Amino acid sequence: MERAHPSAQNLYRLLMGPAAVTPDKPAVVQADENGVLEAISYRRLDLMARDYAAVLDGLGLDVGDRVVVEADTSAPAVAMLLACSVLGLPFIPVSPQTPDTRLRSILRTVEPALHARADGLDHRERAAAVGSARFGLGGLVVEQPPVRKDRRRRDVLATDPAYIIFTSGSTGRPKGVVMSHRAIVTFLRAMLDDGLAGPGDRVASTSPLQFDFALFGIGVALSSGATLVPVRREDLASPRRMIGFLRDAQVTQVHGVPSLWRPVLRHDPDLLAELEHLRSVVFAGEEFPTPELRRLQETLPSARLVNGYGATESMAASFTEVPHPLPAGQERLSIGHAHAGAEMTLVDEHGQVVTEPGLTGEIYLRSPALFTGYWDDPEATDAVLVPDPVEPRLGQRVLRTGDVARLGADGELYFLGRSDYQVQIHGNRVELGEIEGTLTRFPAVTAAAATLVPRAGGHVLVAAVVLDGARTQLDVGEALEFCARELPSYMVPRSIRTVPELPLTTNGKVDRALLTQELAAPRRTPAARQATNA
Ligand code: HFR
Repeated sequence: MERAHPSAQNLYRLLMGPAAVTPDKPAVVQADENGVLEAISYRRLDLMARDYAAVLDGLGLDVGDRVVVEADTSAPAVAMLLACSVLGLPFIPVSPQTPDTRLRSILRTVEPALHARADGLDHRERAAAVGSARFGLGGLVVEQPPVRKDRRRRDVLATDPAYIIFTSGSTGRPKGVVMSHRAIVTFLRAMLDDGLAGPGDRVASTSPLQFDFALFGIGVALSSGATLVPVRREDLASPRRMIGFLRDAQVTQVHGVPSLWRPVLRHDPDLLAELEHLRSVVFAGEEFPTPELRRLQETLPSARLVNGYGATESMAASFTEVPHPLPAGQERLSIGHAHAGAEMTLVDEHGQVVTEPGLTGEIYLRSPALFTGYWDDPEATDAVLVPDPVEPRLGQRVLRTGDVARLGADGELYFLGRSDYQVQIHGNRVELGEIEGTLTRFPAVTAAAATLVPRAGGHVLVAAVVLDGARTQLDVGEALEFCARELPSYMVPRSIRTVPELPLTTNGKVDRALLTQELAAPRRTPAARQATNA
């Protein structure tokens, strides 16, 4: 069964390394079906992974054959990822929340040999050629074996794909980010070098498995011999449940997107004092609105907050501790320097490398942990894996991130936004992130999102804001005057709407497409609702 040659980098070997050293240590602590915490040791997790791998191996799958894994993060799900890794079967994690249409689109695109789902999940219709299986603490059960084909490969090599993550693909069809064992192992070893987590940590993972932030938590926790603590969706449903779970599980490090913290900061900030074991919070995915970040610092004085920046195409790029307290005037968070073994370079619109502090440019990432390419999409791959802007003739490829940053005094970067969030208004280039940053400086505003909505043949700039209390009212006139004082006139929103919360994607980021739709629709005031009797 050992197809992965001992010398080749392989995700299974990295994550199960501690099983040989601390076999009885909990690898995973999770809530069982009754919500009672149960611990699965490294030894038991390794046995589960090998048990699953033996079943998979019996199906005659070839290195490179894909396996769709539909699950939330759990010990069986991790065992499934490990079993795929040791056999060289790239896994495609999808969360149970994935709508049938999107799952069907992924299955059609990636043509997996097998669709394996966690116990308890409904059977989803799928193409006949795709085998089906279900897995849990009791084992992996094949319901319909995949179509057998002859094997063309022998060993699993470091360059073989470990997983494929389908991004939401804001533009057009979803793109499959193919990550090799070499890339993800190299990246996780850098995390070990940077000491992000250690054996004494209990790392809470709160993202859906289809988001590589979840794979990050699994990788960082297990490769460092720590304990992974998956947080169920239902345990995130209310601030009381989330804090209660994190407290009872004695979590020391929490991974999550900024929006994870919004409800508790808004409705029940005092609960955070109960997290006496919490030593660090790692956030990633989008900017953390500074008013909320400051509140989090105040309520978690002994935790270090780490701004994790990066894209799925390299898993991540940098981890920067937020200064404690965040200086009063500072609105843009530093994304610092790249993690050990990687480097970020800024390139301006003329293709020149930016070296002068204060200037801005697009972030290019140089790293041995870059993705292999987008599944079945060489054009999209060539658009982002580009020649090294410093010396193209060397033939090295670097990742063009599509993110814009400002160069700091000693080479650290300050995130400004995505280049495709730069919009043109009356011929002026506008950073939506800059408008949002200004709005969060207005008293009582804790989060904001700006967007362009179609109106009267053109587009107008509008904004939505979340206030720091359910009872707070916003004086829109004052807020607009504040923006007019702080921003050039073309960057002042035409209107500002107060919303109880910003709409979120499955991965927990602000759903800008949905927000734009909501803001484009006429305001549904009580009068309007009465008028339409809707
Ligand atoms: C991202 C990328 C996974 C695990 C990313 C750990 C870390 C990071 C990841 C998550 C992600 N401030 N903007 C930030 N893979 Br640490 O979001 N990946 S992604 O491919 O879905 O999206 C884009 O999100 C980046 O290009 C940025 O535009 C944005 N982004 N982190 C940050 C951020 C601001 N910290």
